[in-house]
Amino acid sequence: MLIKRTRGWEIPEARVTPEHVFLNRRSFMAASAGALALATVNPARAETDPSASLYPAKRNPAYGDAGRPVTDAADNTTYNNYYEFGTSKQISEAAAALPIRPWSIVIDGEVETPTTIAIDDLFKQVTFEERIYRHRCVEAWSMVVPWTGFPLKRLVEIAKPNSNAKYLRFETFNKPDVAVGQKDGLFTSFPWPYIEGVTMAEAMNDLPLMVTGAYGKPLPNSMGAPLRLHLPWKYGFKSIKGIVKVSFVAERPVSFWEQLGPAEYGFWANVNPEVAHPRWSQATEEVLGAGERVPTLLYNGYGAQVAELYKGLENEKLFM
Ligand SMILES: Nc1nc2c(c(=O)[nH]1)N[C@H]1C(S)=C(S)[C@@H](COP(=O)(O)O)O[C@H]1N2
Ligand SMILES: [Mo]
Repeated sequence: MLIKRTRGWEIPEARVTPEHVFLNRRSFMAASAGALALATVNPARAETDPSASLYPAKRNPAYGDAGRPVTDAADNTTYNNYYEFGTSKQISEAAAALPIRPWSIVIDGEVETPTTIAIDDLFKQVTFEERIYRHRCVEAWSMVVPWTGFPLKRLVEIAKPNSNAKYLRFETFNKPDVAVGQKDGLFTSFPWPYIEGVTMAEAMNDLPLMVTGAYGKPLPNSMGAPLRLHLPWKYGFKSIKGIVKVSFVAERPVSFWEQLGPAEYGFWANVNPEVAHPRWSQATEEVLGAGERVPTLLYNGYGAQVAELYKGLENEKLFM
């Protein structure tokens, strides 16, 4: 993520132009023994995961083709944005230290009965499916991932919100003992924990996926295990990882990035090639692993499913 050098939280690794954002993930793999070691460690962990028998899930034919080749799994699990584990893209080894069992999810706020549910008990109440989605980071790179998970609207059904619930607010763990990025020191000015939010109407759309796995296996820690969100028509920072809490609230939540840089990162963050980030164009994107730039599409190409959500909201900053 890129933030402006006007306050103390500017990061040294920030790459300011899209050209510099693109990194060839294969050359990182070759250059980093750690990354190579992890590529062999992750499948082993996937086999001992208590949810391993739920994979592979049946592919949902409505989302069986993203119109572009799927990004290499080895690339995807070792090139990430996960600031809890540092500001570089190479956080997969650090993220492997996060214990992902026991893990429970708090469901609270404007719901029938606030509850805390163990992740494997939640998994028993849902049906996993596979969907291939495009992912567009605000930094102007993109990838294609075969996610496994269940629709967010199924979680809403389980939570039983009341009529005061207007937004969902998602929260990531805060564990400075294991997450190096959350330790006192360099990044104390970051407003941990990571927060994201969507409207109830967005949550009830068919696209938002609560993600539990990728590439036919439980998620590696680097990609947000054991539970993350994926919103394919929004910039990647909305797709929060490592979720521990889902609150149904009346007020619009202020997200982690919105709090850090409200002039650059807003609540809606819908992909739009014609609305530039204040410091770079969003017209094109680097397709990771493919070595090419392609034009970026309005709503990341998912307008047919989501454009109607924004009718009547034209005065909002829908595209940042
Ligand atoms: N908790 C948390 N979630 C997060 C982030 C983060 O730093 N912390 N980064 C976001 C950003 S900017 C992107 S592009 C995606 C990256 O997902 P990936 O690493 O699986 O590709 O995760 C998003 N979710
Ligand atoms: Mo991102």
